[in-house]
Amino acid sequence: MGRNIAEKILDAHIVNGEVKTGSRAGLKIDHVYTQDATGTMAWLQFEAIGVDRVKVPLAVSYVDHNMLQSNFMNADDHEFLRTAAGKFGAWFSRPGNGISHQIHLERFSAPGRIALGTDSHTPTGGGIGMMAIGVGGLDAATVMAGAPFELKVPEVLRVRLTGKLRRPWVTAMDVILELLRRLSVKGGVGKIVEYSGPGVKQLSVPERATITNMGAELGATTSIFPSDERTLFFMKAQGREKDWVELKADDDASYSDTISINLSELEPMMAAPHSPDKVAPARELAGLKIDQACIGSCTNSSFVALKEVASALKGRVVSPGVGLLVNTGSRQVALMLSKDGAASDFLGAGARMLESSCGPCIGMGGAPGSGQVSIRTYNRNFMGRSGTKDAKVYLANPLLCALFALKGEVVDPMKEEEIKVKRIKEPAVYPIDDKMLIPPDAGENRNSVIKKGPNIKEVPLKEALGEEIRAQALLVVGDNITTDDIMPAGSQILPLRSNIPAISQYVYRGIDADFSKRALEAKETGGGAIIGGENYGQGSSREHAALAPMYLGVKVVIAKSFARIHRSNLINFGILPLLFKDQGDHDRIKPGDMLLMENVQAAIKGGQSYTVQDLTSGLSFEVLSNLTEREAGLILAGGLLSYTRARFHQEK
Ligand code: MIC
Ligand code: SF4
Repeated sequence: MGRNIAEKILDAHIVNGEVKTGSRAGLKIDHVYTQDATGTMAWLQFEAIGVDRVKVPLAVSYVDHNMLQSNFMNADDHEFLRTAAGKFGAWFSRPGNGISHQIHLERFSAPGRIALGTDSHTPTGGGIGMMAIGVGGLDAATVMAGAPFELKVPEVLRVRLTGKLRRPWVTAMDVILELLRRLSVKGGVGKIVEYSGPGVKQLSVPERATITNMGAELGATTSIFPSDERTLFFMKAQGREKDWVELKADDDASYSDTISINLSELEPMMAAPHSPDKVAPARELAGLKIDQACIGSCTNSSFVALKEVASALKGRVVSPGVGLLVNTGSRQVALMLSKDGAASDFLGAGARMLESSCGPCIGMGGAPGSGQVSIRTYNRNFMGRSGTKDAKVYLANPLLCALFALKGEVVDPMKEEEIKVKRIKEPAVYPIDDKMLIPPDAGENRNSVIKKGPNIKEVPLKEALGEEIRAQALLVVGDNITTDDIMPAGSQILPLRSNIPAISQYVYRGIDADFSKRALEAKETGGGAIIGGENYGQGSSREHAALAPMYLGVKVVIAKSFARIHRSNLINFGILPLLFKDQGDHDRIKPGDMLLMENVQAAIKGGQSYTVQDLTSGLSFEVLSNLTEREAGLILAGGLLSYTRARFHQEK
């Protein structure tokens, strides 16, 4: 039987297990990359494992999130990352070089390879035909230390593209917004989204990357495009054609399902607050006044996307009530805009040009005013993520953001006559300048002494699992809780990513200001439990959403279903992720209830079914854990770090 692209890549990388939906596959990994906000922990964990040099063919440490330097903390972290990369043999992408996903796409990604990145938008690399998967920092650290990556083989959903993006004001962003409209933020859970059909060749690699980037919002494990002549064109333009291989699905390949999108019929869309799947045609929001427009991020900041924006802005100025912020994805893009003169069009229009970094996307500056409406080309609009809790953040393509910034409000783009966009051809040559990328063997960096500022603290460890779990239900939450809800980001909290005791105080801060206090009290009498709904832990890969609760004494999370990366992170830090057998039991647990599970070790090693006694209400209910053998081992050992350290020390 024929193979689809995902299966072909998995087949080429399997070291144990089997490539069959639902089975476990141990995979050999080609690239691992980290970014600073998750990377400090990942590299501290790598250090704690005790291996001298990275054991994967390519490792890169990027700096892109924690760029606001309001005090010493972020700058110290950058220095730690630079010296750790030198010591352990990773490339180092200096602050100013841009956002990890954009740079990796430009300079390293290659079709047919597998990359892990400590960031949920790693699937950006799917635009070039790479299987690029977001993981927690500890997973990345263990793979860099030489372990295979274990994946539950997802089903493969085919999205068949026909037609051509030809309507004015429509861009690749509308393809993924349309998918989010149809499938929701849960629609991709347990799936790889594979693109096919005649519409594929109408899209450039950067356009494809916009689509695969935001496939993360579907909850998908990753998204992938074929590698074809457009891929070769992009790689040639980046001077990397030697890394090109053709990649296509066999004619008789099978998929779990197929959905079709006709690119010619798409119209400009917007996602309304506070979820990327609240998508509707932009025209339906006509009349909505806007206060801020943000253009850029890892989703929409290729040269072509921004040059087209510049053509709409040229000779005009943003509406008096609107702030226009632009964060280019990479130094390469920023240099191109500057050489081409497009940067002058932005500046002339009154745009505030930010550095090439994540910036306002993760609340690192650019927070909207109270209750303001912000329209962004980014991929997430969760409540409070912008830094302003009552801001209303909409997501849309770059051309719409420019149009609305000029008009001061949402207008029906299909009726726009005055402002025209000049469509730009994909460049045949990109200027190559890798001077901000320090190679692993660079003389001055090799075997450097690791520098740790005073805010960089040890990684906490959890004790091995006992026979019973006694935990107080600390919080009962509903569906689609994000890791931004669990462990908020933003300019105040992000600098604490290397200091778990300090960052732990902010767990669930936006939902329940007393959470950490109550958790620490409960820790004294056994520990805490969190009760979740469906798709618990969607969004970012930040392992701090598991590590900080672990530090606060959380022992179990009982939910209706889990998002993939967060579930792995919980297991990595020894927190047991449990599923309700009867989802109706979710509503019977009240915050403060004392829960007891007995004979836990036997259950983990056996049928993985447990009885939870609610000692407060007197009720009891059944839960399941569905752990693989390896995952069960991790929970019993108190988490992946203890487990891996023990293994490496045995081997020595
Ligand atoms: C995000 O977009 O939410 C982030 C910030 O890039 C995160 C990573 C982090 O929290 O450090 C992600 O997407 O994984
Ligand atoms: Fe950075 Fe935003 Fe992309 Fe996350 S989604 S990597 S915060 S630009």
